[in-house]
Amino acid sequence: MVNKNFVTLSCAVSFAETFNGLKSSSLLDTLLSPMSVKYDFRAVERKWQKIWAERKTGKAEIDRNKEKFYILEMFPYPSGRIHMGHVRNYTIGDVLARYHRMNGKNVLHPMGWDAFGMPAENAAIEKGSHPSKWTTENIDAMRKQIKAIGVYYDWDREISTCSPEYYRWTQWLFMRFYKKGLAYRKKTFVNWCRPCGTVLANEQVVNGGCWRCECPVIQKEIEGWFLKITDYAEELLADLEKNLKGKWPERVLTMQRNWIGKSVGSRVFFRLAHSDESIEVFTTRPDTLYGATFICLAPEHELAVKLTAGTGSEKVVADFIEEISNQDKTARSSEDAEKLGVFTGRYAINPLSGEKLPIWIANFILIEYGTGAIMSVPAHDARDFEFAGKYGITITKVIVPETDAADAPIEEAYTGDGVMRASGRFTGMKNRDAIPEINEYLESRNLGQAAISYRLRDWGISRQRYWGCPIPIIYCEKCGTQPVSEENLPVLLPVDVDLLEGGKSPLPELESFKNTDCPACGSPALREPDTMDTFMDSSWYFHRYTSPKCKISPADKDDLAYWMPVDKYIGGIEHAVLHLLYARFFNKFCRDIGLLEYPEPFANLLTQGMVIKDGAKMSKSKGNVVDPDEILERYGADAMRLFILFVAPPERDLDWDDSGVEGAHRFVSRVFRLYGTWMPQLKEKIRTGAELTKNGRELRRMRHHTIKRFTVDIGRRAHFNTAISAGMEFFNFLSDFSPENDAEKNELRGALQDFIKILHPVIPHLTQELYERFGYDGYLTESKWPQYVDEYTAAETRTIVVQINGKLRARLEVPAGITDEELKKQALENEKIQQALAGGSVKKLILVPGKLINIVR
Ligand code: ANZ
Ligand code: ZN
Repeated sequence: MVNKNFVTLSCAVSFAETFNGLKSSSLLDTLLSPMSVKYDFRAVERKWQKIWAERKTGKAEIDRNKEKFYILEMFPYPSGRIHMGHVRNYTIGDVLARYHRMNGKNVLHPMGWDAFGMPAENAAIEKGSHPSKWTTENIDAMRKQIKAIGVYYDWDREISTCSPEYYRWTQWLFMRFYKKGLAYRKKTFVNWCRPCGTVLANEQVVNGGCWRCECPVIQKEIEGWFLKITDYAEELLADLEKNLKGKWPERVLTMQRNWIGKSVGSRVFFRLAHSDESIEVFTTRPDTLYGATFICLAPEHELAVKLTAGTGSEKVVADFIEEISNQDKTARSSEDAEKLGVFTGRYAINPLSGEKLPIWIANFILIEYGTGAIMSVPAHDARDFEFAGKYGITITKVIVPETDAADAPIEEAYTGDGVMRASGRFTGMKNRDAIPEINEYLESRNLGQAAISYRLRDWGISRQRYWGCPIPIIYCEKCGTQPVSEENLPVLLPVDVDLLEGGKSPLPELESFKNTDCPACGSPALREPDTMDTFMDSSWYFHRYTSPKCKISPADKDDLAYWMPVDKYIGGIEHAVLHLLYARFFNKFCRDIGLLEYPEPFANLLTQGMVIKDGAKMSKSKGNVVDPDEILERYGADAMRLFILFVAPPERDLDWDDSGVEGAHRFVSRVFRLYGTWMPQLKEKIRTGAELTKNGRELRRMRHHTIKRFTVDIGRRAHFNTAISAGMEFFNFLSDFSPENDAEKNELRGALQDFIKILHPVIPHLTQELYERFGYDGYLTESKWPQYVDEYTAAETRTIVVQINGKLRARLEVPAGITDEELKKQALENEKIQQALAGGSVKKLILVPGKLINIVR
């Protein structure tokens, strides 16, 4: 741990010097070489980007003789300009795409646009433009910017979620959900963001605020469409272990596990004292049933108002419910929030003890969890304890630690295990043992049963906004809710509309849109005016990339079978429970309707860190944004990529530093100059009987060692930074190297060629240029990744420093594989050491492996 920190710290401090401190090839080289002219990165980068685009080098096609590799970065929202976070994201993807291509894989690397959504609408309202125009312009600008980074994309697969060819299939999928009974409409309390004027899914409420504008979210009763993601809760949970463990960051797995939130317990019915109705509660502690002294309902519970009728408490209860509905949900459920409640004036019967329990309404009960009602056991639950204390409700202890006196006073809730007391036939049992028996007992008398509860809720997908995918549903007075038939998809989003101030959707009032005919009876009917949550659009775009032009389904089955799952998915951690959960759900659903087989969409996930500057995330509000275009113009794409990849491993935050990019730029120029020096002499391999000298063997060692580092660090660990440092050491070595015979010239020639190959994924433009100047046609990305020979990677000898009492006395040249014993012996026998010791005695020998020996006298 300590070591790791040290490494990154020192790396962060010194990377600029690392770049800048590299020895340049000698001045003479610069003067004499035909390539000694300044490296014109702009011309070279433009040249290759043009060629790659024209020849479509990133084009992917099914090839069953090759192993496929589908690499994907989370597609961007077309906000107008790309930022450094995007650049980092796509650069990481590009390195892996090129690397795997060079290693013989058939690579799919596509790019597209998550193009529906509120910012477009808001910007259009503000500027008096149209979201479609705004979006198209933004896409054009961003596409141009992305192309200037030199990413190896198959642009023929570009998609945009707001195009009818795309959203037709979003609607088609909705329809399939509907037909399977997994899309349904209900009136419920939903998260409502006032400034955005729309509903939010639970996943979109972050710390009680809207994920987009951060304003507090309130509860509002509204009718809308839901997808039954809860039907998949168990599988979504189980597959985290089964398929994703070790392949997704543990942190993301934990977040999803917690989000799904499985609880094992019981459902228990409490009959009302004054009527035949019952309240159903969910509890994880049926063993505490005899200790339940009151019942609590969520303010939104359907019985809350109904119960109170005729008790005289109607007004107090109604006011309380109103008050709580304005409280934010996270505050309501947090441990230290104030517990508020009101008595309904009614009672329920404890099914086991027969006791009469007062029914309360409390702010800390959430309608959406379990049944929205609980049995309160103040002796064994901290919240109930606080509540009972505040309102003077009885506290009955029913579980005691085995060592405890049964009548010890209660100072706080006891939540541990123990022996049951005052619990009828279960008294004296260990509480854990009693749970299955209590469940059986309840079940046999129809009073309850064992049950599992998930925190995960069904996904509310209706949005009361304009710029989104229309929900393909028609309401007919006679026939009720009718799905639009498949042949009539897409339901087009009308583009010729006037947007309304404040973001209110024009669709509910738009005659040409809302009026239609019922697909069943043909009489006049109304279209659903809501649009879909944009997370619907992004839940299957990775499928569409496999066959973006498919006209019979969201994607072609054969294409899906070949390309899916995505082998490496790269994006920010902020989507851990939003996009990544929805996409998993969609993929499982697509499997269930026979589109594909594998249950998970993303076999491997890499969550990249943020790009920060001066200690803060780059953002407009902080005024610390670095514009990629400016960097490109000044230093070039290769330099920008090199810096981004070198300065931090992908998972970590990246601290932006202009001098670092400048250093990277200088390094790129030096590589260019070094090749200028050697290339004219090394164009052809020389026929020779000469053999490598020690010098040449060291070159060979460095060459194979560096290839190995690139292979392992890029291919297996995605630690580009350590690969690049090895590359820099190698560059230093090459800069100093001068061949002594023809065999060494050949070795140098091979080394230089291998070096541009392994650097190619990092700095594709310069390396491609050098490859061409070496006399090769074709693309480096299509060339073969160099192979290292393990036995060449070991150093033949190493130098060991010998000190006496910390003072340097001698250097030993020893075989790389020498044993400690042999090393000590050689140190003590060394002539200089013998002289310095002059026969004196040696107290101790301290050995720093591979480096030095200190002799203590
Ligand atoms: C009685 C009891 C006794 C409980 C006891 C706990 C301890 P998890 O683990 O999160 O699933 N609960 C149930 N539904 C609730 C809701 N809608 N809002 C707030 N709280 C709710 O927690 C389940 C426990 O949380 C349930 O078990 C219930 O309190 C409470 F000694 O029932 B328990
Ligand atoms: Zn009809």
